[in-house]
Amino acid sequence: MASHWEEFYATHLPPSDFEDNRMLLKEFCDRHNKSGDRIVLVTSGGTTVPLEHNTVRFVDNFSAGTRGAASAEYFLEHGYAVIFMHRLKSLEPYTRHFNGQKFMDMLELNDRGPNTTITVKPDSVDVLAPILANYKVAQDNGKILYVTFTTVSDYFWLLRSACECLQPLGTKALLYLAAAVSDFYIPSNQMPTHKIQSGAGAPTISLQLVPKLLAPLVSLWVPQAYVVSFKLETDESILITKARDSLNKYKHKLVIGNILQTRRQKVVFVTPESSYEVSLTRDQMMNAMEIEDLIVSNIVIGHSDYIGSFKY
Ligand code: 9Z3
Repeated sequence: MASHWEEFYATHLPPSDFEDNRMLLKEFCDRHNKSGDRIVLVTSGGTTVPLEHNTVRFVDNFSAGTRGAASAEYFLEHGYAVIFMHRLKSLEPYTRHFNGQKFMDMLELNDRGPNTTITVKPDSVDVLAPILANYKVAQDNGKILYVTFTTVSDYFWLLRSACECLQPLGTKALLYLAAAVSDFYIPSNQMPTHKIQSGAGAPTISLQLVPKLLAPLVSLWVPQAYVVSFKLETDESILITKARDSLNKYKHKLVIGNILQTRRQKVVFVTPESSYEVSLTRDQMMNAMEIEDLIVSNIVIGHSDYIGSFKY
């Protein structure tokens, strides 16, 4: 009998841009594998759960993709090549610093006539310059690949494809699964084609459990990779137990637990051997340090030890 995840792929079509993304992923992984680089797959942002095939309405979640976008920058600083697999229109590395009005406020409009010029305000140059410099380095050296998903089904197709391309990297591949993936969805064959009509009264919408992809991912798709997953809870008293359950079940390397309200200040690292908190001090917060800086530094050490343990 086919397993839950196999059934999923057999009954859901890939997204229309799937082949293009597959080729991009393959080229990126082959190139960096040849150069001996480490590659991290960062997943980021929330997934949507459409209620109709011709989608007017969908179920969504809170994630803006801050964690993933910030982490991608820190991985690049540590020399990793980055596959940034993110929800379309969620935050992206580098541009996240200039979201919305922030960008406009950095600019100055000079001479409103035919000779209009736009300049960056002097005090914004200090902010913009280092970010722009890092962006250019990543871009010019082909160190980052952006691929996007929207629905939970798109995410599933893209994740498996990225894993297939990462498999040849063995232990040099790192998976950093920070996307907030829906646990529930409406299977394709149970979804109405057209917009749900209000005339028929309030609909009863029945969601099903999505298959847990960590199972085939760890045991079949990238068995040698260093796999890190995130566990989000709102009740602190169950966080470590849930993280440890996940680790015992899927046998990957690390679960990072976080609580919705405090996720920017602290997380808990749960490994098979131990659990410890990683948090920002008051001083670090005052200096606008980001917790992703600490998270990524810790993971890079763990990944290096892991690669090292295969050398003898
Ligand atoms: C996380 O826990 C991420 O840290 C956040 C980041 C989504 C909280 P933001 O985008 O938030 O920076 O606002 N991601 C994983 C959440 C998740 O759905 N995990 C699944 C679970 O908890 C398993 S992999 O069951």
